[in-house]
Amino acid sequence: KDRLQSIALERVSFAYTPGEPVLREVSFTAQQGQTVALVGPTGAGKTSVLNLLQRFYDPDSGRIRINGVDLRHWDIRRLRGMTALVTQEPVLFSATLRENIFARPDQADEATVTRILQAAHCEALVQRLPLGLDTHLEKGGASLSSGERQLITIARALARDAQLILLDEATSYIDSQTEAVIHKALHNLIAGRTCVLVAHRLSTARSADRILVLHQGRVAEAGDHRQLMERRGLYWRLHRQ
Ligand code: DCP
Ligand code: MG
Repeated sequence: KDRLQSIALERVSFAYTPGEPVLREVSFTAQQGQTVALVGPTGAGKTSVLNLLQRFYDPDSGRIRINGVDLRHWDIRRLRGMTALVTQEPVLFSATLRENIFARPDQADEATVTRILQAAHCEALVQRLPLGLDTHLEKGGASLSSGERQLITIARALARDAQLILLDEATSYIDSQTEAVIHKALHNLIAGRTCVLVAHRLSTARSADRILVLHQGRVAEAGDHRQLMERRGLYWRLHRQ
């Protein structure tokens, strides 16, 4: 199994449409086990960074390296095997909840299943469903709330034991109780893993090893929460809104 040691963006610039740059010379690194949080206004380029890390697109200039190796030289299946994407609108299959979480349900023993459901705070959801884990999710989980769907993707990422977590936090309204549960599940997912997370709630970014404030595609500020608050710049102003 591939071990993730480091990821690095080196002066990465990118445009979806030529002449309209969305990322401008963005640089950051994350060592194994670290979390980098991306914050900033809508359209700043946060999700675009995740798109490049998954190689949905390649940079126009600059480089992305994983373990020192240019992302373009990585086998795409190895990369996908190492990475889990957690978004607010996950793709759920018309299959049982168990099949949605575990790629090989027959190979997941009971202790593992229990541990993952616990860590992802999915137990209440499982209890609510008529057949528990063996409930068939109709129409890709249309009967679930967006918070519940997000917990399922967290469970899926835990089950895959992915080494790189790419997380785009939900922007849609969720009540504060659900938010607290998702927060705890995310904490369990991120612990010990390398993570690049787009934080829409500043509380999620707070504990990151490094926070990048993106503004019009540039890194306007970088540092940890304390450093950025002391700076009294953009990040500090975001907190006062
Ligand atoms: N963009 C584009 N084509 C795409 C995706 C985005 O032209 N397929 C544009 C829209 C924005 C800019 O790129 O002007 C940056 O988009 P991002 O999705 O990276 O922006 P954020 O994730 O920062 O914004 P939000 O907070 O709204 O999710
Ligand atoms: Mg986005």
